[in-house]
Amino acid sequence: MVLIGKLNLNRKSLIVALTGAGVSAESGVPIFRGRGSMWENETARNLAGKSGPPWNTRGTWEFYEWRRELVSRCEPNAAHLTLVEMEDFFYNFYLITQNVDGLHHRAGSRKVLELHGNMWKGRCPRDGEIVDLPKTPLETIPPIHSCGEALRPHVVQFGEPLEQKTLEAALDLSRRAELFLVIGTSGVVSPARDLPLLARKSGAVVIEVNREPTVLTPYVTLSIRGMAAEILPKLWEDLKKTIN
Ligand code: BV8
Repeated sequence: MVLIGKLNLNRKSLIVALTGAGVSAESGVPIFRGRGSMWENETARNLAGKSGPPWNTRGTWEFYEWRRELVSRCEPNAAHLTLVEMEDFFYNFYLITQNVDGLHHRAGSRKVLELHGNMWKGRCPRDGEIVDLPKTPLETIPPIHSCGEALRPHVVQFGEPLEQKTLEAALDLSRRAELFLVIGTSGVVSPARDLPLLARKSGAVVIEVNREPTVLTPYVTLSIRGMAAEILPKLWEDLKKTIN
């Protein structure tokens, strides 16, 4: 690809990757929108229908336990692993994810900003303490915090603000990125969807990897059509050849 050849990257370049549900699709984790989405599954639809504010009820946890159990049977795929390789290679590589499945951490990524939280953690609505909940099934549903209050999933729901420091860090990285990769996201959820647009406006080369065009496609530098687990390793091989 001509564009890749023109990138003037080195190991100190600031590289940012934003991922969505599509990066986990080939691991068997259902996406949110379009074909193969979670909503094609009747159980998910029924359980999601019982989930809702105040987000620390039995109904919410039955929905998230269904997802946690499903994800516990999934393994990181070649796309997750390629992002770990890139983090190991570049001194300044950062991963920003919308996913709450924890697969980037399981793959070995360390510098990860989780915009929407993580389903393997709970948060106390009373005192805000965050608790690791690594095992599924949970001993009790809902899980109870040491203060006696039922925990909620440490996940950002629609209409809730993202953690301020996480969002500010993501915005700062997007402003300073030289190369910004957008992998497996439909680009419909804000403020995540604004990050690649900010990166492009700030002068980054923005490369999208998606099996289909998205609302972001017209605004990126290059949109590569295909499955992340197949495209990303190849893209990384091409990038490596250009690095001095
Ligand atoms: C906030 C919960 C402010 C966690 C999630 C009207 C207009 C515009 C905006 C709004 C509006 N009304 C409300 C808003 C704001 C709202 C929003 O953006 N709504 C959208 C839907 C219109 N945003 C919010 O509410 C956010 N908060 O703005 O707060 C605020 C400030 C102060 C005070 C109060 C409030 C909160 C957003 C977080 C929402 N939480 N989920 C969970 O249970 O998971 S969002 C949900 O969508 C997931 O987290 C998911 O990560 C996220 C984004 O989806 P994608 O990851 O992109 O997944 P999707 O299925 O859509 O797409 C998959 C893509 O992969 C597709 O493109 C597909 O083609 C591709 N693909 C599939 N397979 C592959 C592949 N690509 C490559 N390879 C493959 N193999």
